[in-house]
Amino acid sequence: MGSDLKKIFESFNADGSFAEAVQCGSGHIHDTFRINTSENDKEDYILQRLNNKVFRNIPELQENIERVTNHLYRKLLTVPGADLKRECLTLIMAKKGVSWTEDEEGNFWRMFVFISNHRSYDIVDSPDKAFEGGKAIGRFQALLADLPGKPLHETIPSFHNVEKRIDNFMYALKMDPSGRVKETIRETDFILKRADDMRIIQKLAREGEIPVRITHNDTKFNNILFDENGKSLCIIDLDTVMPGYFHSDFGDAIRTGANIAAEDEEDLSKIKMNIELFGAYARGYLSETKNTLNAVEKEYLAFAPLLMTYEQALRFLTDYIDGDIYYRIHRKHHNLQRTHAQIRLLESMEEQFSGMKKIIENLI
Ligand code: ADP
Ligand code: GN1
Ligand code: MG
Repeated sequence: MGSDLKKIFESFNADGSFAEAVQCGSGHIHDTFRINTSENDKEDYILQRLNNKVFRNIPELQENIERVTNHLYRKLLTVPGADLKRECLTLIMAKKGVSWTEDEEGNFWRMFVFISNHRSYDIVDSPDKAFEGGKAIGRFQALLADLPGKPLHETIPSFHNVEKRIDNFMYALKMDPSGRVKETIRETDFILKRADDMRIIQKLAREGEIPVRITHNDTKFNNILFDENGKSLCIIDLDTVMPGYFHSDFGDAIRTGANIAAEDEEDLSKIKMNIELFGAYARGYLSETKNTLNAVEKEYLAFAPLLMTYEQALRFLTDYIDGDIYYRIHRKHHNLQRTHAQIRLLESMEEQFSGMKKIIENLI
């Protein structure tokens, strides 16, 4: 990508002058750069080229982010001693008066203050971190419960609607656009065998048993930034904050935070859900949300990680069959490998499901 990052940086109202851009992060969606400024006393920044194939309406996406970050900022103002530059995302306005900019090639960009001296974890190595992460996600949901105004835009329609995802998968199987269906017989069988069981949250929601709330919807553990002392600082990656079910956030955080191996680990024997990490995360999460969740939400909390791991396997497999059009890949069969890793993780959760249910029962 030949974008002139200095010029794009200068189209925003940043304080400080461009010194260098360094690509960063392990996200699958945007292109993210840390912009270091020349002055020691000025902030550094995060500049992101937004994926507008995934997010089709950038003004709506940015309107959501503005509303959410402003709301969180106002809440933080009431907390004595809060570090306003590190405990919430600060969006930088572009000189044109909106919070994004479009370059000559039609790419959309936005910028945040860089949260200094943070840590983030693709793999969680201690129950303390899992507890702290669970607390952070629970608090995030609680802080957004009273977001004023109209509902947030659905930035990706039906994002965690597993029934729609199954339909899309069936369509991909039928169309076989890349001729890869023949390579995915075993994986497809695994997915289809579980499809009916996985519809339960959608069904309960339709019946009014599970409410729509404001949720993050991408609670991958590396979207929680920590400080140098292991305390959670800030939740990032707010593109999918929108109406959803609490289960998605709890489930996705366990999928990523309680797996002792990487999301795409090739050696399947290394993949396992660590039940101690599950328990610590659940304890942190419920310390913030126990009084909000209704009885049905609580009853299905232990199931949520299975659902989200299933959904992720389904999404990676669909993308493989579609010819790798959604997720950034780093090698040829990456999406298939990711599918295998998620299937193995789901099997590990299935083996431990009764233990997971007991842990939740003891916490609620
Ligand atoms: P993606 O949707 O591609 O995952 P993210 O918004 O999560 O994009 O950003 C990618 C990475 O950039 C993060 O994992 C994190 O390392 C880094 N990052 C994003 N925003 C900030 C920020 N405000 N301060 C510091 N690092 C950030
Ligand atoms: C993407 O943006 P990132 O890398 O944090 C994806 C999530 C998936 C995740 C799998 C908008 O998250 O839904 O769970 O990859 N985000 C979007 O790693 O699709
Ligand atoms: Mg991310």
